Amino acid sequence: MNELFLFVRPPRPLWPFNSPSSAFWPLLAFASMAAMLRERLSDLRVEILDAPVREMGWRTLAAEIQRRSPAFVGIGEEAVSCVEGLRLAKLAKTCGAKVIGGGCFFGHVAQPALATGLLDVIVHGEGEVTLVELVEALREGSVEALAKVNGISFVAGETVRAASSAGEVITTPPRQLVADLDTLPLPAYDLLPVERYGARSLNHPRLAAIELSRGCFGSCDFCVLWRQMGRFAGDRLVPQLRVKSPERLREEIRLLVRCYHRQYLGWVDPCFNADPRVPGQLAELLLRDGIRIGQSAWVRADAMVRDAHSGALANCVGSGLNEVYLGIERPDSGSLATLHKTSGVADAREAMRILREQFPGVLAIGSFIYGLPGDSPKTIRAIHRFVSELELDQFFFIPLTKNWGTAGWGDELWDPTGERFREFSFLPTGHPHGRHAELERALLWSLLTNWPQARVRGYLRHWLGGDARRRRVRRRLAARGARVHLSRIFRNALGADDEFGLVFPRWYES
Ligand code: B12
Ligand code: SF4
Repeated sequence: MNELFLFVRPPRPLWPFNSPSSAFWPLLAFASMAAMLRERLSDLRVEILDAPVREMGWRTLAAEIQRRSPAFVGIGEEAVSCVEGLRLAKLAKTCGAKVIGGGCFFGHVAQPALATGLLDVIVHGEGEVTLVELVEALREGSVEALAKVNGISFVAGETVRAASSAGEVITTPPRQLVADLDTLPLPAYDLLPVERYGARSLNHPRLAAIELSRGCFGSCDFCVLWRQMGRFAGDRLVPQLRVKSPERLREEIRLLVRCYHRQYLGWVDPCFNADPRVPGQLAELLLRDGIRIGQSAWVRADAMVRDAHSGALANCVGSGLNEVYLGIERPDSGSLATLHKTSGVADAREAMRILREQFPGVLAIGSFIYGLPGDSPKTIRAIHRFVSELELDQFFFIPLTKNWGTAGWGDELWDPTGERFREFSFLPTGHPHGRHAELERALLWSLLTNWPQARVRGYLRHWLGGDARRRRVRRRLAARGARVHLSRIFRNALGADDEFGLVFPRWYES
């Protein structure tokens, strides 16, 4: 039988703001790379094992990997699930597989991750082309072959002692980005249990994940996304935005809607509206086809204002865009400049004014960053005041997280158990003596006691009238938020460990 390349998402805790019915999205990265492997290496079997969406715990996963006996196992985790990534790598190694790591976390921690001895190769940046060449090189089995594959790191083993000292990590030259995203094969949805995603979800029913673009034109300090799909200009990584054509996207959506019966699209783009043309043109094509499908996306406020003027936003909303996530971050231009965020305070105000006046059916969620050097309780109160003025449906306060690969990361922060990265959950740390304890206390106090008129007005308007979906999602998020924060306060008061707010499902070890 042909060798098997198995992509695995291991069991993991849930992010508490997601309902169990939409906590796991279709694994688009794996589906995209799997399609490429299938297209280019016809003698390789390719499978994807998404354990959490099947509610499969560690014991069953171990048996399943043993049964399938893969030659290669692919892993790509967020920092917060590093523990699970390393545990999976160990399991796969025990079963005799070569372990390949990649993605927004492992792709930036090659040196220390390889030093654990649990991974064989790390793929940096975009995966599709690199992985094909990598599998060919691993089959050849020589270090010389590996060294010819651009965009990877690996440990030079015994065979290359002559070329390098044993145990040295070799990083090959960067991989060129795929020039035209339309040349990528359609993602291998058939390898995913498509019917399970969003199966019981009210707000994101029959969820599909889809990408319009890769990378971003921005280069915000705290963001790993523009780096993950950035372009090397000599030694320097620079932001690069690439988009698919509207026609290609229409083909993907037709497939998702007509063959896989998907009813909601979760755009996974770092910034869905970075390109001024494609989202609007795609929306026109969908409308022409009579396809109207619910959609959520991360967007920039300045681009939203631009698209409101061009008419592109109206088309997007017309074709189903009903949930937007805005990285607003801060209430003043000074700290936005510190973060190198170029979408400003005035843009956020204007984008929200447009949404509220012209697109009342669109749910708007804002995210804000705290924990910059010099932040004090006063800063937190200022952010909260700004939030109230904007009339968002919901907001997240995210502690500045020094993800590996972003500005501010230091090698000394690596933890070979991965436990340290549990804190990278983008949730308030919640610990009474944690690094942001004073700021988080100020936030809680402000939420409880600070009721300016704009906030009261916003609540009344949202709770009493308006679009039904918006009201429903808003209520659910508010209830979930209250539950998450109160239970953390309670657990902290009892001195119990709360795993940084993550929720371990009952099937985790099963
Ligand atoms: C969809 C999504 C979610 C969904 C679904 C997550 C899930 N577990 O199912 C939801 C909303 C639930 C979610 C939650 C969270 N997410 Co999330 N999420 C994403 C998102 C938007 C899309 C991922 C995606 O499909 N990308 C499209 C694919 C094609 O791109 P890609 O993943 O980069 O893959 C390419 C390469 O990186 C590489 N590659 C990737 N994996 C691998 C593996 C191998 C073996 C190889 C060779 C190559 C490779 O090749 C791929 C193809 O070229 C990303 C942001 C983004 N745009 O990537 C954030 C992102 C992954 N999430 C992030 C975070 C922090 C979280 C949360 C902790 C907090 C939060 N809510 O934001 C939670 C925790 C989730 C959990 N543990 O379950 C961060 C991770 C940062 C980090 N360095 O760890 C990201 C990068 C967003 C960000 N703002 O920085 N998330
Ligand atoms: S605009 Fe958004 S996606 Fe682009 S670099 Fe900044 S934070 Fe990242």
